[in-house]
Amino acid sequence: LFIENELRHAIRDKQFVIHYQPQVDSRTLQVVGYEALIRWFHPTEGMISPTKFIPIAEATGLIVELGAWVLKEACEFAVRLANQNLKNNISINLSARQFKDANLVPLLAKIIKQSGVEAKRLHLELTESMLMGHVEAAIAQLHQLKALGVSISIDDFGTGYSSLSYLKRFPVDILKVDRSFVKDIPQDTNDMEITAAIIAMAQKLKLNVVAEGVETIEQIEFLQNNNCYIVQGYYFSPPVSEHDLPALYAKLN
Ligand code: G
Ligand code: G
Ligand code: MN
Ligand code: NA
Repeated sequence: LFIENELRHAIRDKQFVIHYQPQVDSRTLQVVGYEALIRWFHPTEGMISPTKFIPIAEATGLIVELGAWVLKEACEFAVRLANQNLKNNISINLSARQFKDANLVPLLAKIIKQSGVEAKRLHLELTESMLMGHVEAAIAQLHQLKALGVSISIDDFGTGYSSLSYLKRFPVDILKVDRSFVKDIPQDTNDMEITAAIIAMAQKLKLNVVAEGVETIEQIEFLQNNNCYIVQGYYFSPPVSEHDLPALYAKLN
């Protein structure tokens, strides 16, 4: 209850910021996109991790308001990039409750229109578990979202309850290989085989694939050798504030 009240206050008081983590094409070292990751800077507690407050926001329903704020901020960020001629994709995490919300599609339509963002720049990240509950409803919601022109990513792929036959029925565009599979490459041969299999399957299904949690050059080389070129992780950059992006570009180029 304490944190619920704090969260309500924080939303009113605008204590949140979004950090952006680059997604890099490892062949060209160009930034192709960013994942938007929310941060709570509490006036006395300091930074509070989303792993702590997103579940509470989700349980209390505050995620709907907070999630709407993230969508708006991320779209406005994408427009600022476009104004600098940077055609980057922006990945936005949706929580289960947001995804199920009947207002999500009209809300996103409104934000796209008001911000002026190109809808095709937006990638919405969902997890497998969010799709597996009510499959027909999920498919219908995905079709409505895709009709707005956005793309759909499956986040943390391989960690949830996934069914390959369902995966084919869902109109999704991108698989994000979970960082738990990437982290022990090249020591763990099982993880290497799983990662290679996910990439191969994505190719067969004509899905794009992004590897998460990439921290070493060996991991990047392994991924390249298995035809996965878009990578995200501390090797290139942690999530950073918009203010710190110029320094990141300077480092990459
Ligand atoms: O950036 P970090 O590793 O601290 O993120 C922790 C978790 O919080 C991740 O699972 C991430 O998907 C989630 N998260 C970060 N930002 C958002 C957000 O804006 N909305 C939702 N629903 N989850 C987020
Ligand atoms: O669940 P999701 O994939 O959205 O979570 C993203 C989280 O992973 C963020 O909290 C982000 O800070 C974290 N993260 C991003 N890159 C790396 C990395 O290279 N290593 C580790 N350990 N965590 C990472
Ligand atoms: Mn994510
Ligand atoms: Na993930």
